[in-house]
Amino acid sequence: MENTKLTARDFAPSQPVKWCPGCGDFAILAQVHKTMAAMGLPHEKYVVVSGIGCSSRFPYYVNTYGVHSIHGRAPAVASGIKLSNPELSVWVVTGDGDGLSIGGNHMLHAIRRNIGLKILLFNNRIYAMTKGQASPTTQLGTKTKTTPMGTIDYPFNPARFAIGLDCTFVARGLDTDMALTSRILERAAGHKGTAFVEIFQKCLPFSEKEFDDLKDPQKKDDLTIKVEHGKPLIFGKNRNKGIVFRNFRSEIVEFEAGSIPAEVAVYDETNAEMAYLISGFQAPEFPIPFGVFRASEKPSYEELYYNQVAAVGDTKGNELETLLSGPDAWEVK
Ligand SMILES: Cc1ncc(C[n+]2csc(CCOP(=O)(O)OP(=O)(O)O)c2C)c(N)n1
Repeated sequence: MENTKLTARDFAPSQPVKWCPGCGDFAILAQVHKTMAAMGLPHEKYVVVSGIGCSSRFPYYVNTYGVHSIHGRAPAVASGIKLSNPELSVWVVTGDGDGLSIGGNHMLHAIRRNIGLKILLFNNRIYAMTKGQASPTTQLGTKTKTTPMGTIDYPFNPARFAIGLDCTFVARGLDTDMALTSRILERAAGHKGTAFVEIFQKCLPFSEKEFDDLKDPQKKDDLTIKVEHGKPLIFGKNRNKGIVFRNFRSEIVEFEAGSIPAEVAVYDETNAEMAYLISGFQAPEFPIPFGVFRASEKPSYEELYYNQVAAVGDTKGNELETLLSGPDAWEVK
């Protein structure tokens, strides 16, 4: 029996990690190692499933079971694994191209089922592995290899997509904010249904400037807001700006630091409408939100499935032969 008191180092790979120097994936990987160690399960209880892309090399870099599957299909492969053995902690690692372009359909059905997967979507707003084509999250007007005059596609907002599907856990992290990402992963790890975590992640060769302002010490406090359950929605270098929701519209109010007006909203992660409003925030009109946007509970797919199997039981009436040639069968003549 393996000792389950593992450390982050025990989850590190035995082989070199092949990402470009400075890639945001390294920091996320280190946090996943730590989170798995903190969960206290032995190696064989974890499975990391990915599709195709730089981010999708992840299973090689975690010392657990893993499947490097096919482009966009990680949610389907992971769903099968989770359903066959719900005791496993199943993690999906995907990119904005893998998970939202070719895999968008698979992603949406995994989420709507509330199957117990931890889905980490690394959003670098580009196809990195294939060298810089526009992805569904590339911002309007960005010049890429496939959009030399600037993209004319309106970009996708992954966190908002998940909230729109009533995903029971939705969060957004940032590769350089380890304290934040660590808190999010810890909560995602303990969540029962689908946990969808979007992580903004820098790709040095192909989306070098993305997210720079959100990390700039001079700008970041005015450009971002940390969302925390039960805490007022305030932000700004002097903590003197707040969010007010009036008639289903969001507004920014300014106040004297330290005296937060009562009209400033207190964040409630169980409120789907609030989560939807906050997840739509775009700069420069509104600060970019980070943290846990939504956390709620409903029975997971695997729970409903096994309950149904137990309720139906082993009855002869449900045998395949009866279904194929029983009273409901008919013949085309
Ligand atoms: C069926 C299929 N279509 C296209 C490709 C080419 N392809 C490989 S990775 C990739 C995009 C990966 O982008 P993303 O998911 O954002 O990951 P990143 O490399 O940025 O981490 C594409 C289009 C493929 N491997 N298979």
